[in-house]
Order: sequence, then structure tokens, then C-alpha cells
Amino acid sequence: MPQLTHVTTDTSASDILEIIDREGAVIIDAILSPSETTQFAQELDPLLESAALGQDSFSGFSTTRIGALIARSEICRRLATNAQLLDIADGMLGKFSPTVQLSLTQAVKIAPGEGAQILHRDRGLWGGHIPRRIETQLGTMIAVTDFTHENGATRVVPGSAHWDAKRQPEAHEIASAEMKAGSILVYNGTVIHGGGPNSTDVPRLGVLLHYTLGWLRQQENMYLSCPPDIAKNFTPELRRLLGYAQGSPVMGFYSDPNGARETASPEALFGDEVSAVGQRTSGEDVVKRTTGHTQEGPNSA
Ligand SMILES: O=C(O)CCC(=O)C(=O)O
Repeated sequence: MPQLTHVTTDTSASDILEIIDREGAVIIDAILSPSETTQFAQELDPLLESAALGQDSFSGFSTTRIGALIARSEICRRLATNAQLLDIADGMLGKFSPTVQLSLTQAVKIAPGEGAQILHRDRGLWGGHIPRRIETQLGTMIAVTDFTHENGATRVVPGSAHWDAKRQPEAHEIASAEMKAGSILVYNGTVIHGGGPNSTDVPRLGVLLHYTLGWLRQQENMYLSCPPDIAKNFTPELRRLLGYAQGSPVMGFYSDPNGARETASPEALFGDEVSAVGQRTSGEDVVKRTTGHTQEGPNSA
């Protein structure tokens, strides 16, 4: 069975990005301390108790999933703004978008007896319309319990981000993201992966925390999972990551239904400083960049 590379919280973002470029995934050991990992489990366990099981073969019939983790978990909020993860996200996605935002927060508890999830590429979420040369996602899976081959560790196919879309992996090409609780699997949106089968008698608990391009639709609707009344309690940085900021010039502004503001950056709603991208509300730059037209006429600039 192939093995995934393990690195530490001291490894530079550029070294990590080099591994992800080659293999599609990497494991950062001990991103959470033991006490943070315990707290994470304590935050999630009661919520998972009352959650319904999955209803299809992708979600898993013996698997429980819960979201809105920025609203519900202090540790998830801390992880979302972890400097090392944000550096990796910027390095991977910053080439394609002036901003990066959170796409998904989801705890995944795989119960004993669950089969393997179908192997997939997360970029398929966007319908296959985005060319491969544009990476759409930095995905992460945090181990809240130990992840083992037997208990359902995420299965990953190293190198498969470079394969043709139709190529299927052979069994000997599939790695298990085995890691200790508190570690994190970090992967791009193109590598083939999926939840593993759990043949033990204890559940496996992990948390998906994904980032995407600022101009792309998020997988989780963060404005409903974290409405302004909840988001107002967070830092401006976390609010921006949720999407309460413009994703690119002229993208994601809002108007107050009572007319208090027009074409404003969402940062203004919270009295936050408006970031550079949000200040550029004029469409002129965008038109110029994409057509060569200016107000005076084509290419007159
Ligand atoms: O549970 C896992 O290990 C992976 C889950 C996953 O890839 C997904 O649900 O998209």
C-alpha cells in the first residue's frame, strides 16, 4: 500500500505545496494539541448524537454528518484561521483568485460496519466545468479520533491529480491516511479520495474543513450556517473567510433592503475595514482586463 508523506507544523507552506503538487495530499502531524483534540470531540459528540444517518451511498448509511461548525465549535474557528493552513491555501488558490474563502465545515462520523465511500474528486462539485489547470479547493480532514486503515481512515490515491479523468485506481494504488488524533490530511480538489470502510467496533470521527476560490460558490451556504447575528461575534478575518467580504472586484457586494447602503462590501455591515478587493467596486477595471474596452472605446487606454 502506498504511504502518504507526513510533515510537521514547522514545515513551510512552499515545501508542503511541493508535496501536494506531486502526490495530491500530505499529512501535518499534531496540528492540534491533545487538549484541543479532546475539546473538539467534546464539542462535536453531543451534536452528532442527535444527527440523522446518511441517506445515500455517497453520504454513507452508517455515517453521521453535521455542519455549521464555525458557529458551533471554538476549535473549528481556531483551525479555520490557522496561519499554516491559510498560507497553504493562499499558495494553492491565490494564483486564481484575489481572495480565498471557506467552502465547507463538516464532521464525519463513520460507524462500525460502514462500507467504503465511493472514490471521487472534490472538483466534481462544480460540475466538471472548471478546467483542471484551475485548482478549485484546498481540502482538509482533521482526525478527531486516531485514523487507521481498519477504522475508516480517508483513502487517497497519490498522484491521481495528474491522471486522465477516466482512469480508475487499482487496489494497490490506494493509500490510507493513517494519522493520530489531532493531525490533519491536507489535499487538493483534484486528487481521488474517499472515506474508508470501518471494520472495527468503534467509530471514526473526522472534520472536513475546505477552502475555495473567493469567486466560486461555496459548498456550504455560510450565510445560512453562520448568519450575520452569529458572525458579528467573530473576528473580521474569520468573517471574511466565511464570505462576508467581496470575493473579487464587483463580486459579492450587497445593498441594504432599507436603502441604508448600496453596492457596499459586506465588511461594512460589521463596521470592519473594507479590504482592498472590496474598495474596487467599479466594473471598469474588470471590463478593461477582460475585453480591452474602456469607457471611450475599445483599446483606447
Ligand atoms: O470521511 C472521509 O474520510 C472523507 C469524506 C469525503 O471525502 C467526502 O465526504 O467528500
